[in-house]
Amino acid sequence: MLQFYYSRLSINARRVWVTLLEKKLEFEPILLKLNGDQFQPDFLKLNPFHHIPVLVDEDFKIFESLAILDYLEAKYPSPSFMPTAAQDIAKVRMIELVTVNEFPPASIVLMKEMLDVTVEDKKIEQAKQTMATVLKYFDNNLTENSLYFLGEQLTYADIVAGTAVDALPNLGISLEPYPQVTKWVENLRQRPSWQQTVPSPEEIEKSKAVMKAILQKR
Ligand SMILES: N[C@@H](CCC(=O)N[C@@H](CS)C(=O)NCC(=O)O)C(=O)O
Repeated sequence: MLQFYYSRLSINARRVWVTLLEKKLEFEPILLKLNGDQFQPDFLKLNPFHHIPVLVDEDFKIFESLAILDYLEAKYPSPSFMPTAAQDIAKVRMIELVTVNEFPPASIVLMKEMLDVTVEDKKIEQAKQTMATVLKYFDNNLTENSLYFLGEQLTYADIVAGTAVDALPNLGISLEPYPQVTKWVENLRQRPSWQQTVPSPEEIEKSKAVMKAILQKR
């Protein structure tokens, strides 16, 4: 059976978790506490970079969430979350890569601000600007009449960007100025895979002390 190493609060893991559920795959969830479990020798054998998510399929180990999504799509193509038309593939990839390249550095800055970890005002302004640019780009690529980025078909663009955008209000970023994004996130929140993987407000609150300790070292 597939083994899925994850943490409840990890956005990188949530995109894989949602995909496993949407593809209705059987898997064994293995929960890690990120205040040390990721440095245990057994885990470092799976991922020497000490990050979750990791997926293990028999003796094949995969880390890097986007590589895991590609693997799941190739091995379990139905339902498919990757389109086949050239422009659609490019669009999904752009949205995936904008999400994983632009959001994390800006999120770290905003998390520091929220948790009272020292950070320059200039960096906070830049992080807010990055968030605004990405959200505007997403808003412009969603339309009033369709559920998801590519119409009625859920794709990795929605899974990857949606799980990241869903967490932005926790960082003090309002989605209100982006009407299409707001509607799209609401559509995603209707899905059982979303509801099953969303962290509770209590879990978010409890994680703050661990997060603060990690951020103070960066
Ligand atoms: N590029 C990686 C990023 C993974 C990552 O940064 N995971 C975080 C949790 S969201 C982690 O494991 N942090 C613990 C650590 O690095 O020690 C991916 O997409 O899988």
